[in-house]
Amino acid sequence: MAGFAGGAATAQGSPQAITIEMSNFKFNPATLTLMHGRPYVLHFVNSASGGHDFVAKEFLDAATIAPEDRAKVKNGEIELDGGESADIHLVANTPGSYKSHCSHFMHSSFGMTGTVVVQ
Ligand SMILES: [Cu+2]
Repeated sequence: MAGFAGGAATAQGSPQAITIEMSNFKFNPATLTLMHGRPYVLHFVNSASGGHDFVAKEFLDAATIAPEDRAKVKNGEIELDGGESADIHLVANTPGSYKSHCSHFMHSSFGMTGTVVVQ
């Protein structure tokens, strides 16, 4: 799965980094695949000139987000202006399939949606 591409061999407890690029109008990769109970750092990069967000309230509410990163997540949403990036350290706790989308006007209807699969 794309979500595991490029992951370094990690020692127990060191987070695996996954980059999620936000652009007009998609998330790349669109599907994130995470193992529950394992630490990740999700590196969100908005490569567009305008703002985008990553809304996945059900997934983010069920995850344990590192205290230093909690301020970057507001009501299940990570908002980035054009050119911004943010790292979110988290552990997903509950296996399942969760939807994500960009809530900016019309972006999801242009295809800016995704899925987070927690195994
Ligand atoms: Cu968007």
